[in-house]
Amino acid sequence: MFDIRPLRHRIILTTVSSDSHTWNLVYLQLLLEEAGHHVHNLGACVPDDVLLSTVAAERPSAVIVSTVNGHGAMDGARVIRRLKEDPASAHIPVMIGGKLGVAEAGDAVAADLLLAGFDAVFTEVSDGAELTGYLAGLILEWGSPALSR
Ligand code: B12
Repeated sequence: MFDIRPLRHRIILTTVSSDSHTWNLVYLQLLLEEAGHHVHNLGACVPDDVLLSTVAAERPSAVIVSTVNGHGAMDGARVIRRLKEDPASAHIPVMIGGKLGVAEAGDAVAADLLLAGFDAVFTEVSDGAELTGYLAGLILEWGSPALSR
């Protein structure tokens, strides 16, 4: 028998440790759930250790970092290095987006974050469709029903 359930991601949605904004997370959770994905929203001001231990325990198919307070580039670079150094999370695609710096987040910020280890960076000009399109692309790339549950 074919499994006809739609493939969907199990996503951990988080922000960085310094960021107390929440409506960005609410918006993204709704967007991603509407696209059919399962979302665990960790809420505001997530300590690096909590993110690392949750990712190691839940083994999501993607991690999305949303940050708008202007410290995202700095905090994001720190946490992605730890995620990519940890064998439990090194293989999991991690993306970041929002208002990433205090100046206009240009290509330089995005390039730094990609260099630090993010698989994708979405700047202020990105819209939700780019994110859901990217996630759909990962499913096509892997084509693995292990993503759904
Ligand atoms: C509400 C608000 C607050 C509230 C938050 C309440 C809450 N429960 O969330 C309070 C008062 C607590 C607050 C505090 C602060 N805030 Co404030 N806040 C705002 C405000 C007015 C609206 C934010 C919001 O809720 N927007 C609605 C959501 C839905 O939109 P969004 O956050 O922009 O997210 C969208 C996009 O960024 C994008 N997106 C976000 N993440 C991601 C991720 C991906 C992958 C993708 C694809 C897209 C994406 O999609 C979302 C929907 O379109 C903005 C200004 C503004 N008009 O944007 C400032 C703003 C974000 N705050 C700002 C600042 C500086 C602060 C403080 C540092 C102020 C201070 N000195 O104390 C503190 C931060 C404290 C901390 N530890 O983080 C700055 C950030 C500056 C920067 N990045 O350059 C802003 C931009 C105001 C400004 N113009 O200066 N804030």
